[in-house]
Amino acid sequence: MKRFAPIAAAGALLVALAGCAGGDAGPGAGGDDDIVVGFAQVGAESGWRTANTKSIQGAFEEAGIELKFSDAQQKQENQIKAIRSYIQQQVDVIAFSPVVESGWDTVLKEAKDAGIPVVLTDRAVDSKDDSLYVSFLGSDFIEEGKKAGEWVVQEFADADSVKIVQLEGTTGAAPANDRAEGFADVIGADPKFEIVASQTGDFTRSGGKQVMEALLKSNPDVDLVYAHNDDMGLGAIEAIEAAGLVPGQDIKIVTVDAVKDGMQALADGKINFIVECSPLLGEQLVDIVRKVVAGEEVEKRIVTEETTFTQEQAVEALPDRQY
Ligand code: GZL
Repeated sequence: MKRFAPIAAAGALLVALAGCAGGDAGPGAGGDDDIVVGFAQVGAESGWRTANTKSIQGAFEEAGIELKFSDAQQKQENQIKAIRSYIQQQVDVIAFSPVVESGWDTVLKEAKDAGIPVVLTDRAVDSKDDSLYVSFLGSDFIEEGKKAGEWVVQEFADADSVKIVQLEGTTGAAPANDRAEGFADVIGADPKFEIVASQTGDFTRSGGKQVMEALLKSNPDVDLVYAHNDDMGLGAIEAIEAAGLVPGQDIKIVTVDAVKDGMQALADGKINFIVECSPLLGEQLVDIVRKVVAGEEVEKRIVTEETTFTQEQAVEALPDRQY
């Protein structure tokens, strides 16, 4: 249902109460086709993001709910502008994936003051005031980092020393912060594991390639690359091959996401292990929006189900991968 300016709303309410025919029936009278949602997406930086956008747009189209959509090109100021525009348009619900964790309190307070509920998808914010959003829907990134670390500990059980290059996601982003934290928690228990270099590739394939080219020059004896997403891992593969080395053998690679291109590289033996991070959040977001608009309770934190893949499992899973 489209929201009215206060005066108009009072008028519409009077009309509804008087039972007069014609005009808008006022808030609460419509079904799904009256709901309007504003979604501020991070950008289109990776295969994961493309799949996430497809999932969200497809689910809202299927549900017959109007979705206003913006692509911030990975800039926080663009997401803030988009959220302010949705507030101006008085949408029923705002949803977004915060490109970084900090700097959201002001605009989220503006949405709260306008009476517009906000749903966080995919990435979290570090605000102390959790009344600024109704729910978070996404992955446990610390757990993802731990799963990557556990595979490394097992894979290098017989090694005396393991030199690691870490390709970080976007600086300040929840998945970058938390995947680094979870990974460090696990490998930090054994001093044989050494992160010799750690640098952001901004979750992009080109970023991963550029950083890996530079880090290979300064760390020619690296044993393992831990990339915070498949796209940076795929970029690292290009750099490793350009240096005349064999990815997956001379330098092992562990990544996060499990998008189709990453799973293909895993099946081909160029990546050694992938921790899944599901982008398919669209249907769950539609469900949350319907509950919020209907005034029903929604869980504060809804964590998505995810698994991991070895090279053998990737060969099995590839034919059925949705993204
Ligand atoms: C994780 C998501 C990350 C992906 C990257 O939920 O925010 O952003 O891991 C994407 O591929 O760019």
